[in-house]
Parts: sequence; structure tokens; C-alpha cells
Amino acid sequence: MLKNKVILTCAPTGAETTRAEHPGLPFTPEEVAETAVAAREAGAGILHLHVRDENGISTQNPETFRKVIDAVRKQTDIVIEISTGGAVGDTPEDRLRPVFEVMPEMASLDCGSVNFGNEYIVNTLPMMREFATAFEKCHVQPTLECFDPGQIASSRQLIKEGLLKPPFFYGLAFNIRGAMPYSQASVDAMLRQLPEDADFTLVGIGRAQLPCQYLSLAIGGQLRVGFEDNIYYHKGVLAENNAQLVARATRLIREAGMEPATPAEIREYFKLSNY
Ligand code: KMH
Ligand code: ZN
Repeated sequence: MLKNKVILTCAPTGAETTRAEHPGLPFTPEEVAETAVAAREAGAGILHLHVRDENGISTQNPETFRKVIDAVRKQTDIVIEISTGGAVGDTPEDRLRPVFEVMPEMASLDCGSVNFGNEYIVNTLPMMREFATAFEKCHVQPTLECFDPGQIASSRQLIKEGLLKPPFFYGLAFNIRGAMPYSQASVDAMLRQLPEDADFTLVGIGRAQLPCQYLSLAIGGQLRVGFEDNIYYHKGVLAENNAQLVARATRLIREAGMEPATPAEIREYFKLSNY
């Protein structure tokens, strides 16, 4: 754990959020780059990246990732974590391709199958093994995304098999419709299962986003905000943009007597090698 520092991730786009829900949703390379710069200036150290095609539809096309990453890289040093969760219904092959072809610094590794709104996502143990093996081969640091406590057990199975190695960085998601609701009891249920010395971010969806930030700060966790998870600043009031959510998270971190970790500090901590 970084001393007196908090890793603040911005997830600006996601796969499911639409322009109908928030007209300012960034998805062209220029828009994502501009968002990344503003998020970095506001305190974010990691950009959790999903990409969209020209019609705004989620894609795992490595070429699209490359275009967006190139645009971001020209303007800011923020750590880039790509999604290998992709969108509901994406095949495992498509989800994994950008890891091989783009070789990002970090990527999400989803740790189990679960209901996701009216749909469901599939992450079997053999799939997770394949993903973990690819990550290691490409020197990609995983963020282990878990949507219920049983998924932490799945991650531990891979740790036992030597397919995941420290440092362990978990993204624990709460309030995805059909999955784990947010409550202090459900957070506890997740935390109790974590490996010793694991770092974790409480990822609050929708109205759970702000409580997750307060709770995470109180218990030594990291923070994540952004339109992938939540588009509101207050109940019923849309956030102006992603940076506004990042700026509030930074204020909370500072009120708690800490500082947001810089990209350089995050690279050093995780020993990231694909910058
Ligand atoms: N869009 C969801 C189906 C991740 O980035 O790894 C999966 C997701 C998690 O967003
Ligand atoms: Zn994601």
C-alpha cells in the first residue's frame, strides 16, 4: 500500500453508459484524451478504458484501443488500464485480444460469472486462467474485478495455482443490478475474503459511488469514479463531466489527510513495465 497516498481511478466511458443518459459521455479519441487530461489534472492516476466505435458502440478492437491510447499518450502520463470485461456478450477471444496487441500497463481481469442488469457476464475459471496467463506473458498488471464474494474465492484459486502473483489489486464492485448490493455488510463480506496485503478499490455503481468513496477512505482502500459507474453529481443532478467527479474524490482524499497517487508513484508501486 502506498503510504498516505490513494490511487484514484477514473472510468470515463464504460461499455453500457449512453449519450442519451449523459450527452457529455466521451468516446472519440479526442474526447477521451481531453477527459484523460482533465481527470489527471483533477487527481486521477489511472484511466480505466473502454472504447467505442464511431457509432458509440462498445468494441474490443485493438486498433480502436490503439487510436484512443495514442491520443491520450500524446497529452498526459496517466496510467492506462484497459478493460478486458468489454461489454455484455463479447467473446473471451475478443476481450483478450487488446492485451496481446496493445500490451497495456494494466487491465481489468473479471473474476467470475454474474447477473449484470437483465444480462449476465461469463468468466469461468478456465477463462480466468487463460486471461491471467496472457497478462503475465504481456507484463500487464491485473485489476481483479469482483462482483460478489465468491469471485474473490475464484481469484484465490488462481493465486493458489501460481497464475496470479502479488501485488494483488482488487476492484470490488457494488450495486450492479442483479449482483451484490452496496451495504457495509456486503463490503465486509468481500473484505474478509481478500488475500493478506491485497489493495482494493470500492467501486460504487450509481448512488453507491459516493458512500463507497467515504468508506474506502476510512478503511484504507482506493477510489474510483466516472461515467462508467455513475453519471450523477447529486441525486437527480448530472455531473458536468468526469473531471468534476474526480475533483470531488480528490477533495475527499485531501480532507482525509492524504494525497492522490501520481502516475509515477503508481508505476513504481506496481512495477509497471509497458509505459
Ligand atoms: N461492461 C461489463 C460487462 C471490466 O471493465 O472489466 C464489464 C466491465 C468490467 O465493465
Ligand atoms: Zn470497465
